[in-house]
Amino acid sequence: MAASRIFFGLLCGNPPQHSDAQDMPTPKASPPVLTPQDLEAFARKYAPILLTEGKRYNIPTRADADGDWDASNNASNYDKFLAGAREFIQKPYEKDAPYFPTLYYEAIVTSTHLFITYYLFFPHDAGDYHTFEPGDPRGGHNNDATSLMVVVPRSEKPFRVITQDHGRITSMSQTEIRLHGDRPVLEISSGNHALRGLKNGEKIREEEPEARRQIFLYAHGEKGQEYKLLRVHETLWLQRKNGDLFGGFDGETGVQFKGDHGPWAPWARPFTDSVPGMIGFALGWRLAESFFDPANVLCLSGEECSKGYLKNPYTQDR
Ligand SMILES: [Ca+2]
Repeated sequence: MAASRIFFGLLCGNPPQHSDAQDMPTPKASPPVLTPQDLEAFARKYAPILLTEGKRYNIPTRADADGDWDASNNASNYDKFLAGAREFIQKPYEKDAPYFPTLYYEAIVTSTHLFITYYLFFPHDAGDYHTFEPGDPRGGHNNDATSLMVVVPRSEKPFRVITQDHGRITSMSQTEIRLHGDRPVLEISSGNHALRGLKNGEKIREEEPEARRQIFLYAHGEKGQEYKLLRVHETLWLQRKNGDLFGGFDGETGVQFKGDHGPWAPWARPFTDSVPGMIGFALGWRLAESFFDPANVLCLSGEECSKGYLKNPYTQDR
C-alpha cells in the first residue's frame, strides 16, 4: 500500500484492521515514509480549479519559462514571444508548449495536518483591471505572483483555504468556498492577478448566458485547460541564492524577485496576518514562518495539532 494511502487512512480516521494477533503487544507503528510522489498526490488531490479571462497574461507559468533564470527579462521576453505568435494566443496550449500553464506547490505534513501551498507566478503584471495584449500599451510591472494554502486537518474536520494576495489574508472554510470534489474554485483577476475564492453556491460565468469567455485551469485535465504542478523544493528553492532571479535577500536566501514591485518568493509570502509577522514583513526582508513552520503558526483554535513533521525538508536546509 502506498504511503499516501496509509497516510490518508490516518487522516480520515479509518478504524484499525482486524488482526489475529490483536491480543499480542504490538510494536509502536513507525510514521509513514513520504516520498515526493506522495507529496505530489496530496497536491493533486486539492489542486485548485482556477478561472480567469482568456488572456495569456493571466495564465500562471514557470519562472524560467523564457529559458533562463534571469527575472529581469521575463516581461519583455514574454511580450516578444506573444507578439510573434498570434496563432499561439488563439489556440489551446499544446503539450510542452512554451509558457505552458504551471503552478508551483509544496506539501508539508504532520501526523495531524497537511499544509499545501500553491504558488502562481506570472511573467508580467498588467496592472489593475487591464488585460494588455501585444501591441497595446502596457502598465504594471515585470513579474507577479500570488498564492494559496490548503490546510487539511485529520478526520472529519473541514479543511481551510487561505489566500495571500496583495498583502491581504483571507481564510475560507470547506463549507464557505465553492468546491469541485475536494478542489477549491478560485478566480484570478484579469491584469493584477488578485486571487479570490468563490463562495459556495456562487455562479461561475460559464453558467451565465452572457458569460465573458473564461479559461478554466485544472491540474487533472478533465475539462478546460490543464496545468502542470512543479514542486517548489525541486525548482525555485534550488535557485534561492541566484542574484539574477532575486533582488531582495534575507541572508543568502532570495525573498523578492528582481524588478520594480518584484513579487515575493513562495517562502516569503505569509499565510497569517499575525501582528509580529506582518510588522516584520513591513520592516524588511524576511522569510514566512507560515510556509516553513505552518504547524507552529497555523495550528490555532484549540484543535489537535501535532508540531512534529513527517515531511518538511525546509527544517533541514533553510
Ligand atoms: Ca527570464
